[in-house]
Amino acid sequence: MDSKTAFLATTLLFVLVAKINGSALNASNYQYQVVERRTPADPQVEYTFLKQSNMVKAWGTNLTAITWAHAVNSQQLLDEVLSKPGDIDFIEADIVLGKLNGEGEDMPVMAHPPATISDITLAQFLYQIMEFNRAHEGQEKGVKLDFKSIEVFEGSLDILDENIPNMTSNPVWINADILSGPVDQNRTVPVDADRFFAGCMRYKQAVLSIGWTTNWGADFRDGEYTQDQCDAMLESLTANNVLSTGQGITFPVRAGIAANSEDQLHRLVAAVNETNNSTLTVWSSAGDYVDVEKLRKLIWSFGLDRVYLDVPEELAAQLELGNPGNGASTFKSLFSFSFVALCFWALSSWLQRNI
Ligand SMILES: *[C@@H]1O[C@H](CO)[C@@H](O)[C@H](O)[C@H]1NC(C)=O
Ligand SMILES: *[C@@H]1O[C@H](CO)[C@@H](O)[C@H](O)[C@H]1NC(C)=O
Ligand SMILES: *[C@@H]1O[C@H](CO)[C@@H](O)[C@H](O)[C@H]1NC(C)=O
Ligand SMILES: *[C@@H]1O[C@H](CO)[C@@H](O)[C@H](O)[C@H]1NC(C)=O
Ligand SMILES: *[C@@H]1O[C@H](CO)[C@@H](O)[C@H](O)[C@H]1NC(C)=O
Ligand SMILES: *[C@@H]1O[C@H](CO)[C@@H](O)[C@H](O)[C@H]1NC(C)=O
Ligand SMILES: CC(=O)N[C@H]1CO[C@H](CO)[C@@H](O)[C@@H]1O
Repeated sequence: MDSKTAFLATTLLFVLVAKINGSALNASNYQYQVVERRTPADPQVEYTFLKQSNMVKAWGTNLTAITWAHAVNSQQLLDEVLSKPGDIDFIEADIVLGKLNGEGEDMPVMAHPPATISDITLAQFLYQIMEFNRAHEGQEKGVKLDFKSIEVFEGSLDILDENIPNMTSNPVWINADILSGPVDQNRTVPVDADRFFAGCMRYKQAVLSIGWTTNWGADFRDGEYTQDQCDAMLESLTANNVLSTGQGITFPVRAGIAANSEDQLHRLVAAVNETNNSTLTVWSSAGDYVDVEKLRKLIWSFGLDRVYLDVPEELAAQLELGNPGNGASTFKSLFSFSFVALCFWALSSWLQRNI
């Protein structure tokens, strides 16, 4: 075959590969185009960008790049987080009614049930974060307050009244599990939804983080957020007029269960975003079973600009969120490449014989 024909055949090959690989990406249901347009390719650039412009609050970025410190329920853990200004964007912590150092009156303290004793109260916790944020402009840390009962939430309102209006430079999320969730969870009593929303009305700038109690672990495989559970969430939001206020909403979902619930979660988010945009916050406990492939698919199906990721580092690393082509669709691309290469081989053999 002469050089002109060879050149034409090679060009044809490249066009074909580009085309087929492109449509394999599009066909795989991932919102690659959207993500590509909105996020700088280099994670380091993205990170600096987040820091400089306080994009933590903004839309249209790679929300999975936001870093979390989980269960910061002691003075020592808080000290550690606050000693590293650039490392952590968001502090997540739990609040129960309990005793400071085991003494005195019950009050809101930082601890996770079944613990009821802590060495730091909610008031001290918020004050220290506020002081830190005042001294570190551009590196302010967000805070997610996970209230474990309606009693501790209502008992915290005075403290929140004093502090939240002063926390203007960083996002504040108020979290509670307001409904019973998967899998047939019946041991933990959910936080009373109506009373929780009534209290939250006072903090318009706070994001509502509202989820389901869960029953999951290393030995679970099949649980999902059922359609009934998602409908109950929507009903509760509607009944309490939350959707009309335009208040920010995120749904915290447990990674292993969320991975099995793509359709239901899409329906929920779609129903809510008719009036306002909402996000998912995927969280996980150490040791939880998670189908990584399905979780990755879930995250890309919403897009990186709609999913916060508060999971152990090991799981985050396995997710490889650099591009949607990982996992199953890499196989598709590889397959289509091989297919085109085969065609090319057949074509060039044919050309050699006929020219
Ligand atoms: C993929 O789909 C998007 C939007 O539907 C379109 O703009 C783009 O050109 C498509 N890409 C390819 C390679 O087909
Ligand atoms: C909040 O800010 C106001 C006005 O700057 C101040 O008087 C008040 O003490 C602050 N509250 C706390 C808890 O720091
Ligand atoms: C919780 O559910 C399990 C399984 O359905 C059941 O065996 C158990 O009795 C229930 N516990 C309570 C406190 O209702
Ligand atoms: C609402 O959510 C659905 C499901 O995630 C999404 O497809 C749709 O684009 C969203 N609408 C807006 C206006 O963001
Ligand atoms: C939701 O987000 C989309 C994309 O960022 C935006 O175009 C739309 O206006 C938002 N809708 C509401 C109700 O905030
Ligand atoms: C999004 O952020 C994660 C975490 O930093 C990173 O691993 C991933 O590469 C980013 N993805 C894109 C498309 O920027
Ligand atoms: C009117 C409006 O869009 N309100 C809120 C919608 O949700 C986002 C984030 O969840 C908030 O930032 C908006 O203020």
